[in-house]
Amino acid sequence: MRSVPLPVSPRQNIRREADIKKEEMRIGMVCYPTFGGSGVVATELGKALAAQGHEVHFITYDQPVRLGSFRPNVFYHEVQISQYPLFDYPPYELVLASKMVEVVRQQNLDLLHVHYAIPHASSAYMAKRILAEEGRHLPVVTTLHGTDITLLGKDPGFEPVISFAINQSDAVTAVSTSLRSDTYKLFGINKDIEVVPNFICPDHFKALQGQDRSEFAPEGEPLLCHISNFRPVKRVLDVIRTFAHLSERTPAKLLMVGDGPDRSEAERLARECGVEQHVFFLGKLKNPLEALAISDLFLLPSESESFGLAALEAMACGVPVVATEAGGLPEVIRHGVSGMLAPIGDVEKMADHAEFLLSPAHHDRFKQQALKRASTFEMKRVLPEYLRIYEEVMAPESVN
Ligand code: GMT
Repeated sequence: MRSVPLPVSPRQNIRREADIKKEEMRIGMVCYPTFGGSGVVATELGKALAAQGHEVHFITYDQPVRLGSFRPNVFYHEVQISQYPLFDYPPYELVLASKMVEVVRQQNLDLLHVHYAIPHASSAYMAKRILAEEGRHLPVVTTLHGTDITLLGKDPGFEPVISFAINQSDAVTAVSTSLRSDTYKLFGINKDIEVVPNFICPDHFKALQGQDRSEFAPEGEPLLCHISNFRPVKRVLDVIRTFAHLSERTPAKLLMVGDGPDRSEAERLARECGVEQHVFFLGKLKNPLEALAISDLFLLPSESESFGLAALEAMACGVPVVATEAGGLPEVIRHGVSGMLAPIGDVEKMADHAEFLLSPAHHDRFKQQALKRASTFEMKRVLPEYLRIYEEVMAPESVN
């Protein structure tokens, strides 16, 4: 590993396009390290790039949950925020920008790929300006994931910074067409936004076959599953309501995976609906795919969802999905093919869909179709798209 800054003369770090195609890149990957889909996407992308020989440097405040153990070409740089009595709000974005500068200098990074606009894209802009002062061009690729646009975008307190940070990125991607449209609607964007969908790594799913489900469904009942951060946008109470409607018609069990602000209310509602003995609140799981692997149906009744990575992972486990028509979900789940969609809040319709999909006449067909649909989102299709974007931003003519 390089630990000494390489001498760089003005613009010397801009490589010729022909060279770039032949060489491995040194990529800084910035993401939230927690259980959210954006961190999962960044982590899996980084691991796949590293497996191809590129050097990937994760820059974040904690080790990304899906990074796993040691692997070649992957490095993790921790952003440490010092507590100082004056700071009621520690200035994370400044420490992050400084860390970006340090890692770019020390590791001679070719580019930064930041996931989530706030504060990653704005910190990257600051790092870019600092490095420009010493004649170093730092291309920045920003990937928009959803709540950075659809929730924070509605807060006028963030709008100018998000618009600016997106416009200053060298390339911008969004994980769905729906998210790209929302971004144009909500912000003053003068940049092209490319849609690069989220993806699955098929290897993660092969190893999951044959888990034991008898602990949860001892009588062979259908097993439903929901995975999220239990925030209001996920409408976890609609998961319980849908399940309660279904339970009136057929015995079933429900796995609730994850944790967050609406968990207690969901547990209370399960008791109120009299289904608490059929609902298992499992909390956060290190590998939520293990819950999907024993499930028959996935529920995602979100208010807004730019993509719905958990739904794609369910389909990759052969689990059909009942979801809402929100945001990018129809781009992932084909209604009547790999699952069924309903209007936001229509829990009776979602229960109807669940009953239909679980019926012996339909379940097996939908399982197969879910697997087939998920295979169109394999990593091998998406990785070349990101590599092309990296090459474009590193090309000399892209320097502004
Ligand atoms: O769903 C969340 O609240 C977490 C958030 C995140 O930052 O990880 O998820 C967003 O990004 C995911 C990965 O691109 C998408 O699959 C989710 O649909 C998106 N969430 C929302 O739009 C609500």
